[in-house]
Amino acid sequence: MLKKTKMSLAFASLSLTTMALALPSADAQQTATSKANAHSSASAKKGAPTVAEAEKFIKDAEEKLERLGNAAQRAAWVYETHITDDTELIFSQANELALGAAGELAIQARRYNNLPLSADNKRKLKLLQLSLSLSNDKDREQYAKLSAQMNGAYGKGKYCKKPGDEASCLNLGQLEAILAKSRNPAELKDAWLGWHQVASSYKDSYAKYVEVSNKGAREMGFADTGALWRSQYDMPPEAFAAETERLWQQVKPLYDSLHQYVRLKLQQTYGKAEVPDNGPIPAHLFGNMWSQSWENLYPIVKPQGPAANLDIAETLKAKNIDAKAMTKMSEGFYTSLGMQSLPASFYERSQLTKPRDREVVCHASAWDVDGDQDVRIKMCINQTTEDFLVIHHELGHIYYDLAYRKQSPLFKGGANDGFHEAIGDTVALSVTPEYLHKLGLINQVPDASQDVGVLMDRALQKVAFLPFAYLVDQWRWKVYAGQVKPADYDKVWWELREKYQGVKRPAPSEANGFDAGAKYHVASDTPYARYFLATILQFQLHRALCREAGYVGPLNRCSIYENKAAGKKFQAMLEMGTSRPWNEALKAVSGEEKLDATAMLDYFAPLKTWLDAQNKAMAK
Ligand code: X8Z
Ligand code: ZN
Repeated sequence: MLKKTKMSLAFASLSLTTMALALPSADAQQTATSKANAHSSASAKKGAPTVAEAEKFIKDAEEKLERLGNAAQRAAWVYETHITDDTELIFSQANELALGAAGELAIQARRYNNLPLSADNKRKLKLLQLSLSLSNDKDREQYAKLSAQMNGAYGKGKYCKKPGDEASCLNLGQLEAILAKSRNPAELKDAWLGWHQVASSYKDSYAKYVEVSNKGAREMGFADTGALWRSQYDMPPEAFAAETERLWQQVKPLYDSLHQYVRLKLQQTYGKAEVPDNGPIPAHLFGNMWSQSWENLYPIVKPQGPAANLDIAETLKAKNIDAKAMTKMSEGFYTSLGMQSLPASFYERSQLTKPRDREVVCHASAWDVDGDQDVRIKMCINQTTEDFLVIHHELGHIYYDLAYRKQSPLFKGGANDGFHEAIGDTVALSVTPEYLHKLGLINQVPDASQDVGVLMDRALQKVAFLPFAYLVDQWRWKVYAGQVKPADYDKVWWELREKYQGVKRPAPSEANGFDAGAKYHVASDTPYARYFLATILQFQLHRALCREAGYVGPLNRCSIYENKAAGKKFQAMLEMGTSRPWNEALKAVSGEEKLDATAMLDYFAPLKTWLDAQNKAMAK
């Protein structure tokens, strides 16, 4: 995970910057200010503020936020790599301090809003105000405690078949492995239900947390925390919601074709009793705990005849390519583009594998601990194709962090959070069969006649993911807006999952269930729309970088490996950080100013044609 919004100042790779330039109306701000200014030291200042004062304020604010943010990062690192009651408290206290400072500075920043400042300083003032402000000490303490507690509860979560019997307990990694490999519906269902019951233990905490968080958003004049999140994209929050819907409509036909084909294949595997002809498909059959990516279904959905085998797991094991060696290989891709080697401390301080002797948060994340050279990743790497790609994803965050380290603190962040998520995935799109062959990870490069198989494998990762990436925050936006109360959390969650993904719960909902909370980003309160944007954006970036590399041909066969021209263009965009609106960053790479799913649609066009023909033939 990466880049929490600044106000939650929590967990992995918190960044002080949260882009976004849609502030609430002056009126809303006024009301909020008068309430919150009671403890604001700036309110004590008399007279009209000057430009010099504003400049000093911004400089001091950056210095303070960076200092407290780094301290909170370190505490979060220790907590997430060694969960105990003590580390939980140490982390939540550090986070509370950082949160307090961010909130106070957000309120104080308003005093300078109308001054004729430089463009950079105006942007910084706006960024400072995209923050929660919890002026009440108790609220702040509760917010920080709940957030640490839920993150830890997720990390430690286990399903014990025999309650009280340690030996019968399975952690998330073990349950995910069952989902990935088993083809026994009863076993799949048991693992699925087992994990989903873990979250009910923190449902009440989540409901309370939402209340407090909203209080903090309203103090800053936002309608609720969801509106604050949607304000982070250099456009008004309503425009952002409309933009995501526009993109979803662009890609929905592609998803529908894939879903229809996968239904038929699942039906052939599990029978009509498990997989109906119409309507949503049970969620435990997709090879993934959240049915969010389906690459584990490749063996059952791959085209008939000679089909590409892109699974590198066996080779990784046979050749003893361990977590560190896998990470070095991924680093090698970035350096082949002309980017720097990772600092030695990266390998000394990262957590690459799951420690045997303590509880940790295994969900992969990238950390920018000091805004300079101290970058790390935290993963529980297994020798699988999936984890090989996740390493590329995490290193994308790290190379972004390193690229913008010369920016001032408020600009050390992504052009928006979707950009941060897209960098490593863009690189991973260049992990083509040819490239895997070059590294000795597959024996044969599939010929062009097998492209549909290669595309299918990618589609199971990327196309399958789109509706899930879209709906997580559809749900959260409603929760934060108060449209969905705790009693209806599950009801609305499953309405959305049926509507967008076409999947259903394998069994009726449980009393006081909290299925959304069984997803890491809900438990850790990490916004999710970023992944939806990133999925579309990575194909746009890939298209642009392939063009820069002088590549002509089908996009799915392009790899920018070793291409310095593409690397240079990419690096220039990364170095901009948050200093400019995101559309300028996009333009710097692609010449395009809007997000556009046509690159993704073009990439998958041959697969879409194939799927539609198969679906038509099978319907007869
Ligand atoms: O959380 C992540 C990364 C860290 S930012 C591993 N991802 C999302 C998820 O796992 O749900 C990457 C893809 C989507
Ligand atoms: Zn990420």
